[in-house]
Amino acid sequence: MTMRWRTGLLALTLAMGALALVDRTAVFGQGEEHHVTLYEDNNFDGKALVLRKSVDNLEGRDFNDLASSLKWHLPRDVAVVLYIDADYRQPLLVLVGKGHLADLRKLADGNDSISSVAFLPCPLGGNPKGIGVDVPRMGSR
Ligand SMILES: [Ca+2]
Repeated sequence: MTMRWRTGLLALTLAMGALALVDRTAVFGQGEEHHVTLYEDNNFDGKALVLRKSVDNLEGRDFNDLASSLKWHLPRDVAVVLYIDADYRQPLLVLVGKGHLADLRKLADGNDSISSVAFLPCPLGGNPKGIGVDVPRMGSR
């Protein structure tokens, strides 16, 4: 193994390590049915946005502070966290398994407030790392 090759390999290993630290990539397998869908109006009406990976600012998807209802279907080892602010700040709700919420007005600060969405690895029965137990959790799995 030449020195240059070894240096390249080390750089690649470090790069992969750095990627692993920011683990908000979609953690889905093949299941194309997995998604979180946000709706502009309650009762799953109006404009819809289907998400299959994290979005740090829904502004870029023309959906900032708009969602009023949602549906989701997630793999067993994934949770989705909805945040009131962009860049994954102010967690509002943790979604697991499968479910739907017809009216976000039922949730304090929930309506027309979601600005970022994170797909995170999640142990069964627990919350994703960094998300407190005070954040409400919905869905069956
Ligand atoms: Ca917001």
